[in-house]
Amino acid sequence: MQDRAYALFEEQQKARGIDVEAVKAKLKALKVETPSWGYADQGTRFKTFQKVGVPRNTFEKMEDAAQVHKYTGICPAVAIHIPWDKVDDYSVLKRHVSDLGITIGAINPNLFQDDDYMLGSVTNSNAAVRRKATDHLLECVEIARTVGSKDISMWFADGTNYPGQADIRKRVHWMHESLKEMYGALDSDMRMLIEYKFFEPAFYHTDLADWGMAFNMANKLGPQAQVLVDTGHHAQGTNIEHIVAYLIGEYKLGGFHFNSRKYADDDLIVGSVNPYELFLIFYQILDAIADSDAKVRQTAEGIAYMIDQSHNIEEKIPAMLRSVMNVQTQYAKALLINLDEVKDAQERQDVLGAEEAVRSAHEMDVTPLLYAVREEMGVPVEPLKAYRASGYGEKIAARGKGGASW
Ligand code: PSV
Ligand code: MN
Ligand code: MN
Repeated sequence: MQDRAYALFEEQQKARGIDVEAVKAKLKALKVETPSWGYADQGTRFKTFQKVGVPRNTFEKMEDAAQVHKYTGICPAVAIHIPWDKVDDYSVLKRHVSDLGITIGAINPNLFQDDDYMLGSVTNSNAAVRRKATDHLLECVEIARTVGSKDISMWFADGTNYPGQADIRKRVHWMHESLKEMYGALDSDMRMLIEYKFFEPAFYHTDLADWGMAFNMANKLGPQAQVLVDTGHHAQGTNIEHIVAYLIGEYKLGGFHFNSRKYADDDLIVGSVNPYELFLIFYQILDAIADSDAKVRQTAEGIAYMIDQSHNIEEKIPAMLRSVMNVQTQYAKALLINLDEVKDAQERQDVLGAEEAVRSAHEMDVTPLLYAVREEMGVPVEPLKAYRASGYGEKIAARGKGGASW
């Protein structure tokens, strides 16, 4: 049945001018990083729910993350957040993850959970607080070096709640000063990924409120600074794929935090309400990978795909598996776009023809393709089902309640 469905799929794609073997190779190469904090207890500002079986420390978070990789084969790295994932010796953590068959991904400095940062971290008018924040950024560069991580993802909660509360222009200058110092500490193969968010926790102004501000900051810093697009950090109706295309064209898109913006922010499952948006984001990236400008190609190929979700009502590991599979499905569909056909229609100024060439790929059923790829990768064709049958969920229940809250 599966074989027949795949044979039919292959035939159908051949007729559409798609090289299925090339598509499969690209699917096998896709990597999606998961966040350590996504395995911990989470909630909203109204309540954090304590779940049974939640990891009690960073080492156990890594064990759960390794399960997601085991069942999907495409999640070999885990992002960490410092100090949520602070450990005495990072080389011990590095060894632990390597024994689990995974690696540590992006390092996320945390400049928002310390009383000193109430009125800002790198933008605080108090020089001593700025010094403390900059030192934390430098500490994160050092941690990246120890664990062998190349990306440092930076999000700042900095902003104000009231007009007149602070000097907006001075704050931009202070942030730049701090980031410049950090930039100088990077190894030549490291990147700073600068994330923006248009609101929350500050509600009058946010120091890096949108992609333009993050882009400008990254430009001022240099080529090792790029922008990170968190899909949840936009106003409803924002055309994220436009931002994606623009930033790649400027060689400045470094990474993604995937989630669903229905929640305004991080926590809901990517692709759960707007899979077409995710597909269109991948369309822009794949189009850039086919560009004649080598720098555009390298930028698009260098994008780090990360999930930034903190599930609070769902079971953690199944929710992460669902998220990763949603990304994989939309990527698979985007790989079925016949880019030549789109270009051809564009040249003929055939509006409907171009739109059809893009949309028709989204309408394809990629289940036979994904089953075939997973089989060839040696992972279960249905990762979520296989995880549920594995007994791991029952095993970790022994951890009880009261696990890590980040
Ligand atoms: C902030 O909303 C954010 O998206 C940043 O990436 C943080 O590091 C992360 O969420 C924390 O959950
Ligand atoms: Mn984020
Ligand atoms: Mn967020």
